[in-house]
Amino acid sequence: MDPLFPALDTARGEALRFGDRSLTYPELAAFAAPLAVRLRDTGRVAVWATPSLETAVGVVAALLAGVPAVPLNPKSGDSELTHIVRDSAPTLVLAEPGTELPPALASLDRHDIDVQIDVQDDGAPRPAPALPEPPPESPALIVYTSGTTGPPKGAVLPRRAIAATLDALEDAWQWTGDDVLVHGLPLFHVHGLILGTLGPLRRGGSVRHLGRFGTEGVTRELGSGATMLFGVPTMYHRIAEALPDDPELAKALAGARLLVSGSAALPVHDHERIAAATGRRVIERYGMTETLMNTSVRADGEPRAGAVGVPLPGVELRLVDEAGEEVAADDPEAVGEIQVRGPNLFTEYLNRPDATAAAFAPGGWFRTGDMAVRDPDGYVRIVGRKATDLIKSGGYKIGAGEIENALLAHEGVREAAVTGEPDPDLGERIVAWVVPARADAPPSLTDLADHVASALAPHKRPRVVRYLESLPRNDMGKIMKRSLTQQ
Ligand code: MCA
Ligand code: AMP
Repeated sequence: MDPLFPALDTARGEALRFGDRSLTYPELAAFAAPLAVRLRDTGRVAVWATPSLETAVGVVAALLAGVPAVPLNPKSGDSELTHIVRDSAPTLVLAEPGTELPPALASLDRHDIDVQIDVQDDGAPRPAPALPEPPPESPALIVYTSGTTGPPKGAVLPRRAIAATLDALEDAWQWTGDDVLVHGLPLFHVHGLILGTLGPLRRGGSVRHLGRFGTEGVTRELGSGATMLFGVPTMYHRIAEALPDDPELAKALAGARLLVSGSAALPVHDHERIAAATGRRVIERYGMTETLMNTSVRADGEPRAGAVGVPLPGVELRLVDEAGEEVAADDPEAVGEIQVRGPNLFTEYLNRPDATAAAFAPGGWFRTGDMAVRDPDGYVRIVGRKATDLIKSGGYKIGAGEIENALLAHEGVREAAVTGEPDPDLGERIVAWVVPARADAPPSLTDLADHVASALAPHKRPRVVRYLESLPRNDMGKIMKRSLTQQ
């Protein structure tokens, strides 16, 4: 296989910028390659994925070494981290110097990524040692993703899938080494890490990370040379809200080459507000942790609000009805589950052959669980999700079952059910339906939110709590969530 990062040997310009710290390609190579040599004989490595140069360098080093990297959300709570560490069994954790790591990681060796360039007498970075390119099917990243029930599963992503998806996006977005990407996405998920960090590095271009998302940072970077913006719909919603009072933001967006939204549906209202204020249309792409990117509106195609574009090169996509039959491609009314096949797919859920087998239909088609229709010209429109127990909030996928289990571990909770309801900013907000252990002293929303944030992660915390005397159940004892949301 060709190298995953050919530009590491050839590009000279800036590769990464986080705040006021940056690395050129020669500096990145000079730093990541020696770290890769040290990592080569370790097992899996965990990366404490703060939005920092260190995280990017650590992941690149692991990829050069051919050692699978497990990015960890630095805000993960105890039970989530304990699960991930137990399941993925890393031997080492890479972290920014000075960060305090939680007890759940105490059993791992720690290696601080000290971004100090090893220079020669003439001040140039010391040449990087050459490393053999690992085989294409070797696992590159293990990214944890929530399911409807149980704790998150580790999607094993081979090098081949990362290369395939980034090259398909090169074609669809005419993405080159001249592009400068700006974003403020977290580095422990596919969007911010694979697309937003490894994407520019594969092209020999650069990425400027905002540290945390804000419209000022978007204005500053797009106003000073950045060409592309990636974000989740919540970020574009905040941009749409800010635009009427922020002509500089409108000007910066108008000058961008490409504005891309993904991870959840961007509401048509936000599409239209941004187009009206900037003259630019946001394009959407559709992907999943397990499949990386499946479809996109192409840079040379027609932007269409509410549609996620056409299958990317190399991706086969079909819609399948309840009976398992493929729906006719020329019927724009026919709804089916999106199933995909191609080199962009993961290999398995780590330690979960049962879940892996269940995720595929005969013929190697991956069942996404997303329901869609197709416009006559093949544009895909996502219309819903098969599982009502998956919530997309702020672009994060969150399983209701995980939060219910966390809530049930709270002493003030006797019974709990979790649903999502529409939210203009987050897309969906998490609602906890709680039967308190003591009706006269129900646990407060803050109490429950803190409890979930510290066990799982802050983005999984409920934003609303509704108290009930009992949960509606059917004859089988199953909670009837539909009747909850209809109340
Ligand atoms: C609030 N906070 C708390 C609590 N309450 N912390 C602990 N306990 C509490 N009870 C903290 C939060 O951690 C956060 O801290 C701050 O208060 C604000 O919280 P919140 O309102 O939740 O967040 P936000 O700042 O408004 O975040 C909105 C966001 C974020 C920036 C849009 O949701 C986000 O970054 N989303 C991106 C998700 C993503 O990348 N998904 C990709 C996966 P602090 O401010 O310090 O953070 S999907 C994917 O990869 C597929 C392949 C795809 O298609 O892309
Ligand atoms: P995750 O597992 O966190 O990678 O989230 C994947 C899910 O995000 C998909 O199955 C879709 O439901 C959703 N998603 C991603 N991109 C889009 C998009 N552009 N429009 C609608 N939903 C999306």
